[in-house]
Amino acid sequence: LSSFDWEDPFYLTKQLEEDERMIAESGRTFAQEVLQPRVMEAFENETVDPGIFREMGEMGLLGTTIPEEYGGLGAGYVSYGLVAREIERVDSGYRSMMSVQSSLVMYPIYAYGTEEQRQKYLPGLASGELIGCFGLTEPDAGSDPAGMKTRAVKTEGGYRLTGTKMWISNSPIADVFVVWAKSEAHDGKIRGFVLEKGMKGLSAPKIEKKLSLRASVTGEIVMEGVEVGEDALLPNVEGLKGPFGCLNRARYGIAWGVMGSAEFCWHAARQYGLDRQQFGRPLANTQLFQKKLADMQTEITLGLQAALRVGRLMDEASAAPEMISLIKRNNCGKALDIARQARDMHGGNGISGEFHVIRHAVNLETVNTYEGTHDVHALILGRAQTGLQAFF
Ligand code: TGC
Ligand code: FAD
Repeated sequence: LSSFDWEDPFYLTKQLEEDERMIAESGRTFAQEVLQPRVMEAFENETVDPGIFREMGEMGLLGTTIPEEYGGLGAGYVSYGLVAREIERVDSGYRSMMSVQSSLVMYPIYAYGTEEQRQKYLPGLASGELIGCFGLTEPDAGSDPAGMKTRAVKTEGGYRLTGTKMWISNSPIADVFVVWAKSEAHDGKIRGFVLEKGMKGLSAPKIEKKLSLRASVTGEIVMEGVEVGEDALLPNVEGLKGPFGCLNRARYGIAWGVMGSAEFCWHAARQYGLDRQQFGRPLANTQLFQKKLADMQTEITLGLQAALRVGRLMDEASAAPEMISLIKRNNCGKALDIARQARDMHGGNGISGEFHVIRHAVNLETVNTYEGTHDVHALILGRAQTGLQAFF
């Protein structure tokens, strides 16, 4: 029998291809050297440096799965997941910036757009010169996006869009807005449109007072009769499967990302327990502490293995959306539990930003909610196994 590697119990690294290992390694170097040193200041002051997009772009971390001819890396979904894991090891907000740009903005333009739209936007989004956002959620339509009120009305040369999107990552600093609206000219079906900063009637006010995901900026998208040409329509998809096609990819990336965050918390708790003495011995020398570490190790090992399995199926184009719901739900819920436990295991120090675990815990509250809440994914899985729709 082989030896046991406590940090990598099932030898995940050995299951990766050489190019995947290299992408993960450069993601880790970037995240640790460029992002980690500035995360506390960004989180504390709730400031986002838009230059991070350019730095991510230079490292090839935007549009990992988009073909090279459009500025992407042309890599697979396992590589994309590994990048998400490394970035979220630092902060879920930074991973959010990356995954919105890659899966929710570049992917729909690539998959549903015209060749002109691809040429116009993808290289700038890949380099980080352009920042993108994705507007699906509205004040009165969150878990139920089919209830959206945003409307596109046909005009002589294109469309006029009216409506408000809520809780939109990156929107206050975005140049490119992928928004979803019910289009009267298409029998009221949901269609995607690409809007640009500066268009008349378009604004993106920041949502203030967020106590979670503070290193990533969130805003509204307000469209007051925004006039766009025919060329703003994403022509190759209609219905909810348009935004869901993007969400499948982002949710999958989140399943990897949150495991990075959980790994950070697990390693931090282990080290803290080895360093901190109470009752004349290290905390890590107590049964309760070790049980908690064992639970963390187990959930992370299983969660990563599941994400890898789904990633391999995505690379073969044979993953089902329910598989993604399963790992998004499981890995987010488990990561949140792990972060809360790690916070507890740090005692009073656990609430200090210096030890980072509380930051991960409050971030994961958002990640457990966005891209389909923990319970919404349970309902998706419940429907898949009973055939019964329990949303309403
Ligand atoms: P339902 O009847 O289930 O489906 C309607 C149509 O959509 C298709 N579809 C999918 N297609 C591809 N992939 C999927 N995962 C799909 N899920 C559904 C479906 O086949 C059908 O197509 P068609 O052609 O028959 O019309 O729709 P429903 O209205 O009953 O939906 C229910 C529910 C709850 C499953 C769904 O609406 C849902 O998942 N709600 C959660 C909403 C959500 O995830 N919002 C995310 C907003 S974006 C975000 O949070 C970004 S944060 C990013 C960051 O900062 O990192
Ligand atoms: P609701 O749908 O009102 O849900 C509230 C509660 O009710 C939840 O616990 C939910 O599980 C439960 N619930 C809902 N329906 C049911 C049901 N049928 N049965 C049982 N329980 C139910 N959206 C975007 O479009 N783009 C973005 O970039 C984006 N970024 C975000 C960034 C942040 C920081 C946050 C917080 C959110 C972001 N979102 C974004 C929105 C996010 O996707 C929604 O918040 C999420 O889908 C939940 O919608 P809601 O907030 O309206 O909650």
